[in-house]
Amino acid sequence: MSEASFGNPEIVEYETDILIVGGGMAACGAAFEAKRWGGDDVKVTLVDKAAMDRSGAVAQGLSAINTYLGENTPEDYCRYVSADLMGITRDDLVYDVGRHVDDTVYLFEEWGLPVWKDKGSEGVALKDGGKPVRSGRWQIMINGEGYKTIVAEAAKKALGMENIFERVFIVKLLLDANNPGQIAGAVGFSVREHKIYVFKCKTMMVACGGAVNVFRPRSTGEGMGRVWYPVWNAGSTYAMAAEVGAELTMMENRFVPTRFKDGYGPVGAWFLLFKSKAINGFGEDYVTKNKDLLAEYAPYDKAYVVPTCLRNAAMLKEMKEGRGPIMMDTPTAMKALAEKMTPKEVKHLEAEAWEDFLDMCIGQAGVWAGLNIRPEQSMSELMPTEPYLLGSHSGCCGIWVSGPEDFAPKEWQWGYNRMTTVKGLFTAGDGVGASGHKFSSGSHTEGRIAGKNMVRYCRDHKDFKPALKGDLKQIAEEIYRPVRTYLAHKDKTTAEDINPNYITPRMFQMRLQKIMDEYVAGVATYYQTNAKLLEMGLHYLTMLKEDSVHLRAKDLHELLRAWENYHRLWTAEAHLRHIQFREETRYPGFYWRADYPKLDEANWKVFVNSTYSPETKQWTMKKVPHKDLVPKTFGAAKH
Ligand code: SFD
Ligand code: AMP
Repeated sequence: MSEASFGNPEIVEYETDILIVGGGMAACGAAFEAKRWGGDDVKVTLVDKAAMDRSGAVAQGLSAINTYLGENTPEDYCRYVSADLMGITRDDLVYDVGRHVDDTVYLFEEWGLPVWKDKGSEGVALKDGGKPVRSGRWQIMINGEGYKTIVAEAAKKALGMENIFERVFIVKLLLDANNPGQIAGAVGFSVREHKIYVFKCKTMMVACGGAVNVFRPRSTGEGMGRVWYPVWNAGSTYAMAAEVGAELTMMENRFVPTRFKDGYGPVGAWFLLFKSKAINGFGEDYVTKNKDLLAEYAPYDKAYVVPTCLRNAAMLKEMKEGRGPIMMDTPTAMKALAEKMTPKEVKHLEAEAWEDFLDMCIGQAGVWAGLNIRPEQSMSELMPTEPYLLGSHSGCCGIWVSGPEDFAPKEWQWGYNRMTTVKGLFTAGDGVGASGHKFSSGSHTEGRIAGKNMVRYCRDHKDFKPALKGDLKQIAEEIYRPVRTYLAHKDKTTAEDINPNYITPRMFQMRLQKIMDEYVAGVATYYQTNAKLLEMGLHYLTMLKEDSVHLRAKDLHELLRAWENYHRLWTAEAHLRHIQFREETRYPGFYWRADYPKLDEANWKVFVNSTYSPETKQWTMKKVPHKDLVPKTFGAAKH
């Protein structure tokens, strides 16, 4: 492409009623449901930075649907989510997902997703009473390599490809010029053509997934780029919403998954379906061994679930005290299962062990093959990974949203279900805070809930004519600034990547990751931090933000990387500020405030919410009272 066209992108303007930003599980749910309720009189448009068939977290596929209630009640589900997330979740939002999620799974099955069935109910659909193979109380097994293509197909059919923009990265959301605090549009650029897209809308959903690669990953050198959650989700959801003033909640929360070392293979199927045990280097079951440590922290009876963070805490204690490595004892588990099986069934079991990863985390199968690991013969090492920021898996950071009318208390609803505090701006999936454990099915469900409410919003605001705040030419210039910086300075060096006039997106990312790793409780410090470290970390992040205007982009790929890293930086700042504000250790095993090493139920059984003001450019932090809407019968722990 010529330098002239690189430097002069075409500006394409587009108007719609509902704009869905993102094309993942939540976005696909929103598209499907909005069209269902909106029909032909509401125009629905979707923009995804990638191609919907394989975009987002489910790109590679999944082996399990982690939220299917079946015989459980939504109240049970609230208790489980609350217990796993140390007692601070929004029961109204969790309940709402719980009561609708099975319907979503029925749809997946209807659209062609193969769900494993128990003996005796083969061929019977779930909605007709078919019994799924449960790996755990909430999880069911699927043949899910094509999961995302199936879900995307339904969304694409609903909207029609003429209403879908793929490979357009949204950089910023735009407020309305006439109505303060109301959403009116978004702006982004094509990652294939020299075009800037400006969308105007009556209402919008931002559902760009969680944030990956904010922290320095454990992978180095040849393994660089290998992480667990999707590398391409860069915190756009949190960053863009925060920038227009949306209130965030629980941004201190993070997820540090325990994964098969180096390949990042998920452990759920091994723990739950294959009933495998993880042991320390001395062969001890470290969770049982550290029962007392766990009791000290658990806010509720552990009978419901040992919270994910506490399982990590037990593992990290072993590692820190020199009793690693932590091993998943796959041979013993497979042997125990095989005892009651025919040789043919044993072969099938071995195939399933591989398929678990071939379906959703092929890199892990690669590691096994490369290291001659046969799970029925050799154990595999486990490792807690670098932190991820997300609101749909075993974490709950995100945006503060209005709850369901029939269940949320007055102070948790201000209009439309899943609308943020910015009028007309909705979110779902990883975007919604304080309600984790939605996973793929719950995220799609939440997208559907938001989609339906966006249609209602649209109808109630029929006469709203969006007028974008800010000068479009100037915004376009800002988006292409990394390109201009590159073109202006590229000839002042003999080595393109070494130039005092600009910073490459890669270097920028490394600097961000190093700061987060060393000051904000990454792997370097065994997930520990304190007030002083955080103060310094914030200073370094502020310096990095200052330098962000010097990011360069030598091509469209780098322009994408530049803005992704900018979103990561915003997400990182929000995360740091929340950890700084919460003066206790709520999630040991995810992170420790070494200066406040205990759980403090008396002072911190509250949500932490933050808002960035686009006018004053200041952050404000506050405590928001917590409420148990579903009784948690277990009572608080003594400590
Ligand atoms: O094994 C922009 N997840 C699991 N869920 C399950 O139900 N079962 C499992 O088995 C799960 N496991 C698992 C899971 C994820 C991953 C990566 C692995 C294993 C390896 C979790 C779910 O996948 C997750 O909860 C949902 O997908 C979350 O949905 P959502 O919609 O919140 O996020 P998304 O699907 O990643 O989609 C994001 C979309 O946004 C786009 N995007 N578009 C425009 N502009 C921008 N600036 C954008 N930034 C991002 C993306 O392209 C994408 O379309 S296991 O570990 O337990
Ligand atoms: P993972 O593969 O770790 O992402 O987990 C998949 C599902 O299994 C999630 O619902 C987890 O909460 C759950 N899970 C994973 N490991 C355990 C465990 N040891 N005990 C209970 N639940 C688990």
